[in-house]
This record gives sequence, C-alpha cells and structure tokens, in this order.
Amino acid sequence: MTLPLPPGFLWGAATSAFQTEGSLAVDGRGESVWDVFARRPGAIEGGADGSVACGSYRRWPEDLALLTELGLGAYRFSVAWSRVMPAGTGRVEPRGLDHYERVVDALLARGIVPVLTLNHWDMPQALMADGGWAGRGSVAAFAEYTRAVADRLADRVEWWITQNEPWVVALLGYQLGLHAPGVADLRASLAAGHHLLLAHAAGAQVLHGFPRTRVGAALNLLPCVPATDSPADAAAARGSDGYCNRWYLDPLLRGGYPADMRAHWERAVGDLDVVHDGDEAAIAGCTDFLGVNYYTRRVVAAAEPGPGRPFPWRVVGPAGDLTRTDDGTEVHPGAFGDLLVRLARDYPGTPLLVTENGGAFGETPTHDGRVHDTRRIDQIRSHVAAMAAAVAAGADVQGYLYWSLLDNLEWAMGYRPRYGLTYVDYPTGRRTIKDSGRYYAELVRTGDLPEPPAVAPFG
Ligand code: IFM
Repeated sequence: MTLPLPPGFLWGAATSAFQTEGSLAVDGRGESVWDVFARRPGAIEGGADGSVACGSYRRWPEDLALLTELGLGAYRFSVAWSRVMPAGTGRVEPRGLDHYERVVDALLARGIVPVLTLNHWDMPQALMADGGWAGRGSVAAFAEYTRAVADRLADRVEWWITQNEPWVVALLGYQLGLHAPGVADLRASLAAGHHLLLAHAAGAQVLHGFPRTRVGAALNLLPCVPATDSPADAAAARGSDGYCNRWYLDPLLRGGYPADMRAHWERAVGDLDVVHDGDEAAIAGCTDFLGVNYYTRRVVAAAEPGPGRPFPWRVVGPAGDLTRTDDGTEVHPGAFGDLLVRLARDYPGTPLLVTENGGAFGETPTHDGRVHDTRRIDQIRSHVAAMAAAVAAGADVQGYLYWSLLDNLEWAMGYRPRYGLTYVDYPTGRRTIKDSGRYYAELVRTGDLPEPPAVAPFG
C-alpha cells in the first residue's frame, strides 16, 4: 500500500549556508553574526567555527549528486545574506549571487525543486550596529536583500522561505545569548521576534511581485503537554504553547498576536511598544504556506516567575526511559502527527510543508565503511508514518524535507551532533551515504514505508 500523499508531494532534504558552506572569506563575502560569535571563547563547543564545515561552497556539485543518488525531488538550502550584501544593505556582491544561481540552475537541470531560505540565522554582522533583529531597521534591510536575491532568482525559484525558526533566533540569540549574536535581554528578544515577522511580511511583499512565487516562514513548533492533570499545569502548557508556537502562528495566519500571550509579555516587560499600529495587519495574510520544523515536544508545569524565568511555567520533561536522540531529545512521532492535524484544524486553508524533521544520531562508519544508523531509520519511518496518518486525517501536507542531507555544524554544539542522511568526514570532507539515506531513498522511490533492513553486525 502506498502512502496516502497528494500528487506532486515534495520529498527532499535540507541544509543551511553557515552550517555547510565554509569558505567564509571567499568571493567578497562579508562577516555574519555567526562568524563573530564563533570567536567568543566558549561560544561553540570544541572551539569550532564555520570556516570549513562541509566545504559545500566548493563541493556543492557533490551535494547535488547525493540528492540525485537518493532520488530526492526537492532541496532546501539557504542563501547567505552576507555573500549577497556583504554590509547587510547597499552594495550587492554579484559573485555571491552567481554562486546561488549556479546551484539553482544545476538543481533544475537535475529535476530537483529548489526551496530557498533567505534567513537561516546568518545575518550580516554590519547590521548589529543597529541592534540586528532587535532594531526596526532590520526589516527594511531584509526587504532590500530579498529584492536582490529575487531579482536574480525569482524567475526560477517557486518556493521561498523568508525566516527559519524566528522563535529560536529570538530565544537563543537575543534572550539567552547562547546563539549569535549573543544578546541576553528579554525586551530585545521580544523586539527581535517581532521584527523577524515584520521582515517576513516585507520579504513576502517583494516576492509576491514576481509571478509563481510561494512564500512561507519555517517555524520550529513544539507541542506543549501538561505535566499533570492539574488545571495549573494545563494553563502552563497553554502559556508555553503561546510563547513558542502561537506567538508566531497567530500573527502569520490569524491576523494578530494572541491575547493571552500578549498579557504574559506585558507582565514580563511592560508596554509592547515595539509593535506599532499597522504591524499586525502587515504581517497577516501574506503567507502562502507554513514551513513546519518538528523535532520533539515539551512537558510543562506551572511555576512562579523569577530570575531567569519570565513566565509562569517551566519545562520539566519529558522524563523517564524514553526513546531519545544523542542530545537527549525525546523521539515522539505521535506528537508530530497530532501537530499537523492541529495546524490543519486551527489554521485552515494554509498548506503545510515539513521543512525540517530529524534527529542527532551519531553513528560513524564501521569496518565495512558503512554507517548502520538504525536509530535514524526508525526515526524516519515513524515520523513519515505519523505524517501520512495526519494527511489521511485531513492535513494538507505538500512535502517533507529531511534535516539534514549532510552532517553539519550544529551551531553552538559544534560538529558533535550528526543529523545527516550522509556522513561527513570533516578532515577530508568525504561524504558517505548512511543506511538511513538508503532507506529514505527507498521510501521515496516506492512511496511506501519499507521494512527496515536487517543489519548484519559483522558485515
Ligand atoms: O541544525 C538545526 C537547524 O539549523 C535549525 N533547525 C534545527 C536543526 C537541528 O537542531
């Protein structure tokens, strides 16, 4: 029996520029916030940086050959803003655009649909002079950058993602200072989140000036489950959902920020004057599809706000002996399926594209040269099954893009976590398709869920 997915369903894989490209000082690229953040002692595990990564700026033809070998029909990649506009605004660097044009043309020649992300976290450092995403000037800057990329590529690229995971940027980059640009300020994080959404709207306006473009934002959605049956924990889970999910979903797809979460923010930081009259109207109604990045769920309990806890809840789990990835993240396909059904119910009429799903499973090559990553095979199988069940239940899911095509730089965790369908030997850059990659290829080829292969432990 084949999976009940719509015709033209996009099966693919995803990467981002800073996590894979390397070649940071090539072809006129400017510095990004991640270049600078990586130089802070202790910012990235192992003192790692993005200078080499997977070497994809040079080795991109190999990456595209991998997509073909896997039989994938779509590739999500990101354009590095600082390659196109080294100073964030103003002068356009044609060598940067030439590079991405070559990639897009080569994808199309291979029959692979490009899904282009404009901001996967690597804002040009020069824009930090105005506060980065915490400054309102970021919105016009993003529109200018979008225009430069669209002028070159919007005649060939149909699927555009303006922002990747705005909540994560606001939380880790501006609230906790654990990601670039390393700011730890609650008000700045509120401002950053809002400007990321406004910039999505400004970018969408530019892109909609070109025929055939479809514009979405990719949100990292985290189903929030109450720790107990108590009304207090139920309220906490609802609040947490407001904070990570609805604060982004509702303005994009429902016309404005949710009132309950607005009240939480006002209690925490005072007046929300960063949101100007007309902003919510600008953000509403410009999103053609929702990008869904799903990794796990969170279990939430009621808690008094206090130092380091601006809102009345805390994440307490999931706890116990569960299936987990290498970094302890719970693997929970059921929550993925439920999320897709919930999105279809609560935000009807918006097609969904799974723009990321995956996990850190660090298997390395064994004596036979292969990577027997059975845990990732289970993860793919269970999540695709959950997605198919959600589609059967009415969710309009148009594609599934696995994170990631390649092992790559996992931000502040450096190169330790491995998310790829393809193993990357970092000292040489050599790529080896893992058993999970072969499994995914078979799934895509057959449109069904193959039985996991029996692994012969000794080759
Ligand atoms: O590697 C990241 C990606 O850049 C954004 N989404 C989550 C992935 C895994 O943590």
